[in-house]
Amino acid sequence: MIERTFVMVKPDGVQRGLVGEIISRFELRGFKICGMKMMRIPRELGERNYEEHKDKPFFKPLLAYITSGPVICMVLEGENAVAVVRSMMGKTNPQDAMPGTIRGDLAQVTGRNVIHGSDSSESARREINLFFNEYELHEYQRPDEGWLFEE
Ligand code: DAT
Ligand code: MG
Repeated sequence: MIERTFVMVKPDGVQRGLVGEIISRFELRGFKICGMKMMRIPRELGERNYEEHKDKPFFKPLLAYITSGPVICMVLEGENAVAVVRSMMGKTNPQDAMPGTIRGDLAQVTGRNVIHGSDSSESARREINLFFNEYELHEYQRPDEGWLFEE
């Protein structure tokens, strides 16, 4: 099933110059970039994005981290995109993330784990609508689609 998911390169990923490396992995895997922008997340948007964690002890440092500098937001489309992007990201704690995953290759600690990705189709829908309006999302064909998918 072709679906869309929301992905964000967090402030540490931007500051460390990892944006190209991370986007490249998704492009090479065959994901289609349907939307992309750089922004500094306002506090309120950060709170809404992570509202599931608002009672956790790490909520305050998480919010400070995510609003500490610009991020790159993306909507990616592909077969089973939510689960596949999560598998490419690796475990939340980079020390548990497998080599070959983004966190397993590029990060050290949970509080600086370089990337966010939606964890279910419901969160994907919610997060895409939170970060993008309809004019920022695009439909187009990749010329390699005939070879990425069976007909
Ligand atoms: P993920 O980002 O893998 O979806 P999550 O949604 O459980 O993980 O948590 C969101 C972010 O919050 C995570 O990327 C880093 C931070 N975080 C999660 N668990 C934490 C913990 N136990 N201590 C510190 N920060 C944590
Ligand atoms: Mg999450």
